[in-house]
Amino acid sequence: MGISTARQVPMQLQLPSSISIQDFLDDYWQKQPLLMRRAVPDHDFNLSPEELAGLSCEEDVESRMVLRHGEKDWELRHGPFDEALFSGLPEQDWTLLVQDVDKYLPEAAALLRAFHFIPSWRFDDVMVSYAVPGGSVGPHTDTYDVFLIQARGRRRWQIGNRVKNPGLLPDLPIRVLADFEPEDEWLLEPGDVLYLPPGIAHWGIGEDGDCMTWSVGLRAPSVPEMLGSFTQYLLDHVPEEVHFTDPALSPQESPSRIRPEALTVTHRQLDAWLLDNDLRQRWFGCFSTEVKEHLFIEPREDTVEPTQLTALFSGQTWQRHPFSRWAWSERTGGQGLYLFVCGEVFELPGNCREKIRLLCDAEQLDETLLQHDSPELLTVLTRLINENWLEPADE
Ligand SMILES: [Mn+2]
Repeated sequence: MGISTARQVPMQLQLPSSISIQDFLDDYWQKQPLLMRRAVPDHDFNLSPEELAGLSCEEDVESRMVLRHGEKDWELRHGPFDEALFSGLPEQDWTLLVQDVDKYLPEAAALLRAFHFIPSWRFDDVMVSYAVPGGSVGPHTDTYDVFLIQARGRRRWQIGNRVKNPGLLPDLPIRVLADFEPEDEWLLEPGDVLYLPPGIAHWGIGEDGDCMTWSVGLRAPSVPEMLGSFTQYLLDHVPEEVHFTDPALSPQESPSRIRPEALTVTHRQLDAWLLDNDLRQRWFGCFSTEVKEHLFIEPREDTVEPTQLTALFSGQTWQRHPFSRWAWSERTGGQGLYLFVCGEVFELPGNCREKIRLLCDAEQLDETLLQHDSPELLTVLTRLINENWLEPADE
């Protein structure tokens, strides 16, 4: 793709001097917007419009283009795009959006480290949008938190109130608010960051010249989505041979009546599974680390054995696959730890805590990972390597 893989020095979001990270989390996070001027002043937004266009032509990359033809006339195109398309586009009123740029570009993944004060499993992706003057996706709301980071050029952001049930313009391929009353308006310059909680109406329009915005988006699955996933998880884990059993019966006047005792036993039987804390904890970790389908990670072809780990780590650092997702937690009401990787759970003894923390958080992994006498850890590491969730770090 012709994209640089230079390593970045980890950096930290520069909040306005009067606001600490704890203040931000208490007063702004999921509550109200915050404009942060020069919040990522030194980040190297090492991605040109041409490279972004190139990404949007790749088969597995999710991309969209929104063109505005008139006041209420918006067109949506889905990638992958043909390179020839880009030479024939108008001078204004269109924008290109590419999802999951952090999975392909180390600079975008590095940007996520500026937000280390938010759990990493909450993040979805870095979406990069390019806009010519007048280019935008229209006024809209999102259901998740977002940090809008100005990377190049200038973009005008108008924000409105929190909208519960927004009225949308009819018959459009994108969600554009029918009524948008801006309450605030800012012109963002490179390095500026605008935080928006879910539900805040916003409209970002390309100003003079072209511009690029890197949007760090969070994951906020809907409750129906979580219920669907949880019940499927239950179905996969509850033994089939457990069946309904009657409460103590006595003859009843109306044979068709469902007596309270019948409900009690049924509820008790269902609740035993629905309220199982261990199962719910495992499900949540697996659910939170699931990888989007199109970001499938091919397993390693030459599989390895635990006995080969020492050799594999000698003189070679390892990293988490850029597509992979990781999390861990202490097992509730029990001993041991759960490591969650790409929708799977591994149980490890409590004394592996430091190694698990390294696995999930460290930028690069070396042989210190192996300095532990837990055979379980070595077995898990072997599996992680064979799945390609851990891969040799590119120097
Ligand atoms: Mn948005």
